[in-house]
Amino acid sequence: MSEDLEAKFLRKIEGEEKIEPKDWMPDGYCKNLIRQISQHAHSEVIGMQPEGNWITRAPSLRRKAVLLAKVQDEGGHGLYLYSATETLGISRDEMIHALQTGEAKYASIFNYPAQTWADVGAIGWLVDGAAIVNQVSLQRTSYGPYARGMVRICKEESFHQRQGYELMLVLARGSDDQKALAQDALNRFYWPSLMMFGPHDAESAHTAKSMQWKIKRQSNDELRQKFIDQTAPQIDFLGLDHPDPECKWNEERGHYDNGEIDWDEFYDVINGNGHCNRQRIEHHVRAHREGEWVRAAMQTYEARKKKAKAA
Ligand code: FAQ
Repeated sequence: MSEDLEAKFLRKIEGEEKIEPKDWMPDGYCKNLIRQISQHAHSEVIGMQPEGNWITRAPSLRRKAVLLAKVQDEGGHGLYLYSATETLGISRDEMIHALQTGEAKYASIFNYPAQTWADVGAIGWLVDGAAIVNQVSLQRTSYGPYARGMVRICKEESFHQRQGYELMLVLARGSDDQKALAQDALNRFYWPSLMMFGPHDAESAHTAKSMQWKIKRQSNDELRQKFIDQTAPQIDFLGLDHPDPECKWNEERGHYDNGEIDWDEFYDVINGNGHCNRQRIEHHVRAHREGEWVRAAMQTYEARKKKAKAA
């Protein structure tokens, strides 16, 4: 019986059909999806913090409106992704608990501080840029609710990336001080952005199985290479220096070569020892506690509505 179900599931995956919440799926597929999608959701929500820190200090009304909209979008992405994960039988409370106790991860990049206004540009350009490269690929993921969520998220991330690049362009073409700010932000955010794609394929615990089940459509290294290739000419256009002296076009490979990532730093950050790990979680715990009355009010309202309907 279960063999038939598994064979049917694999046929669907093979035939590029989406797996939907009510379909039978192997436990491992479900667990792996819960892990990846919930961590993706946590990244979106924790990712509101570094840029959110600059909303009150944006240099103009236009910049403030743009940044406010972007940070709100990230919160929205978190909500779509939590909803997609809930279809797999886990509750929002369980996911939040896993985040706040360190059982679930979120993208390492958000443990780096946004120290200057140029960092807001670098985050939009590089962090959203890296996120899009990954998410465009995930639009073809095998789980229906995740794939559909990705379509809308990609459209919004695309605006985020452009506003970040435009901000960097203004700084890079501004005064010497502004150009120096842009260069410094690029230097600090370039390598952590490459780390967003995860460990090399050979070191990646989940890639092989996730590719087989078509949860992931491209490997960590393939996606990272795509990002390196698209970013090098963008740095050139800004007139800034590339932070990786080994980044050179390789005619034979048809790709840019690059220097090695500092993997000690990557593992240090994902294991809780980055600049802002503690601060990010403490802030989340505080905000979640302060929002308790909103959740209680919503539940009371829903219960009243149900009661009135039943009467
Ligand atoms: N940070 O076996 P793999 C955004 C963990 S959205 C932290 O290769 P996998 C929008 C990994 O979880 C950014 N942990 O894992 C935005 C696993 O640990 P586990 C988020 C990392 O899943 C912009 C272990 O290492 N995007 O930025 C990282 O096959 C601006 C072994 O790794 C997504 O989540 C890392 N960088 O591949 C918001 C996309 N890399 O779970 C605000 C969806 C690896 O066993 C402002 N996710 N780990 O404890 C994915 O595509 C994949 O999950 C990867 C990792 C590629 C991130």
